[in-house]
Order: sequence, then structure tokens, then C-alpha cells
Amino acid sequence: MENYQKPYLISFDVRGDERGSLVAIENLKNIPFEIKRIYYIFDTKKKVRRGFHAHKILKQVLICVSGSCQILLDDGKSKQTIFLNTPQEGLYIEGLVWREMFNFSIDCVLLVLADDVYNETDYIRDYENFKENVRENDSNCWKK
Ligand code: T46
Repeated sequence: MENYQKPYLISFDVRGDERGSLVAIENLKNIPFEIKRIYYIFDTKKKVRRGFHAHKILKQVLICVSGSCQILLDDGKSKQTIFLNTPQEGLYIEGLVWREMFNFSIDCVLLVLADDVYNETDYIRDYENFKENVRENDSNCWKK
């Protein structure tokens, strides 16, 4: 049985002055892992839903650096929806969490920091298979 940290929002300190705002991202400081990959999702068409998968071991932080979008998180037992609309916070996700991203604003840029390189074998893209994994791993015993 593996214990996972429940998804949570990280609040970034903003180094603002009269010229505007700046957020600095640092490995193992305001991001709880070493970043190995950065990607971003933009230009998402109206009414498109993306995601529809879980990861086996990947850790990620999702930051809406422009615009807004919603993230459905499903741990196999309960679901919640997070609204991301500021570059001042990031959504940390680890463990077996099914995610779907939707309601992208036209100007949405969703930046994602990951603790590993892209690896298709880490994806669970079938919902029934995800539920099976949750049952096998009893992954819903979240770390306190
Ligand atoms: C996640 C959510 C938030 C790559 O070649 N390299 C990459 O690093 C990634 C992330 C994707 N790809 C390829 C794989 C597909 O052919 O880009 C294409 C689109 O990827 P996908 O359909 O997985 O994208 P989303 O938006 O459904 O999911 C992505 C991430 O894949 C996923 O890890 O948690 O964003």
C-alpha cells in the first residue's frame, strides 16, 4: 500500500513593485521536487476537455500563468474541481489521481512542472483500469 499526498494549492510569493509582478520557481523550495520537464498547454479550443488520465508515479505542479481553466480531480472515491485563474498559485498533484481539464479561457496558458521526463507507460488512460489500480494500491490512504 502506498501513501500519497492529497492534491493541494501552493501559494507563490510575488516579488511585485511598481513595474509589475514576478514569481520565482525553485526546485525543492516552492516546488516540492526537482523539476525535470516543463510543458505548457495553450490555444485550447472552446468546450474541449483534456486529460482523462492518471499517472502512476509522476509528480506535477499545474500553474495557470494566463487566463483560467478548471481541473477535475478524482481519487477513485471522491471528486473535486479546482479553478485555476492566477499565476500566483500552483496545483500540486501526485499519486493516482484521475484528472480532466476543461473550461479553458481563450487566453489560458497552463504551465506544468513535472518531476520526470515524458513516459507514456506512466499514464493510465482507461478509467476502469484507473479504478482497478486504486483498489490494488489502496492509494486513498492519503498522507496526513
Ligand atoms: C497531465 C496534464 C495536466 C509529449 O510528447 N511530451 C510531453 O511532455 C507531454 C505532456 C505530451 N506529449 C505528447 C503526447 C500526446 O501526443 O503530446 C500530446 C498531447 O498529450 P496529452 O494528450 O497527454 O495531453 P493532455 O493535455 O491530455 O495531458 C497533459 C499531460 O500529458 C499530463 O501528464 O497531467 O496535461
